[in-house]
Amino acid sequence: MTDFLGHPVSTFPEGTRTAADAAAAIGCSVGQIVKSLVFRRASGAALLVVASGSNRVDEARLEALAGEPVGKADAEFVRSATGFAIGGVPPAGHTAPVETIVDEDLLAYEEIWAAAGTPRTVFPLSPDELVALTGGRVADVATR
Ligand code: 5CA
Repeated sequence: MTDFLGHPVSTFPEGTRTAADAAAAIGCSVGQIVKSLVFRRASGAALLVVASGSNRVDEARLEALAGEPVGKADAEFVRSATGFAIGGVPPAGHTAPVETIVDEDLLAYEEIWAAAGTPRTVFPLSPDELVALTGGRVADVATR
């Protein structure tokens, strides 16, 4: 694949499965990697958090934003909610739209990189483009 959601894709045979792998392959900081993390609302719906690679998502903050308990999704739920397997989940372009929260720390960078659907592909974009692509709500979700 040479293009994902209108962005040119870079392929790294050595792998971009984790944020650390992706940063090493690209030669950028881990903070510039967009982690696309799927959570499951207590009511059953998927909730995607696109977080800076250097952050940990604070589930208490996320629950406050979601208005109900949330838990980390398992691999099967991730696949059914997005159409992609863990390690390659992109921030958008899912089989059906997924409610999304964007980690505000990503807005500090000029350029960020997200998975393009596989554990070997990524694409660069700006934080504004990420917000537009996901239709996400920008919020403070990181543990401090
Ligand atoms: N390709 C890179 C970034 S470009 C990537 O996808 N990184 S990631 O952080 O978004 O995806 C890996 C994440 O998947 C991990 O941070 C972890 O939260 C989650 N994960 C890994 N293994 C499992 C698992 N067995 N069950 C549920 N979630 C998992």
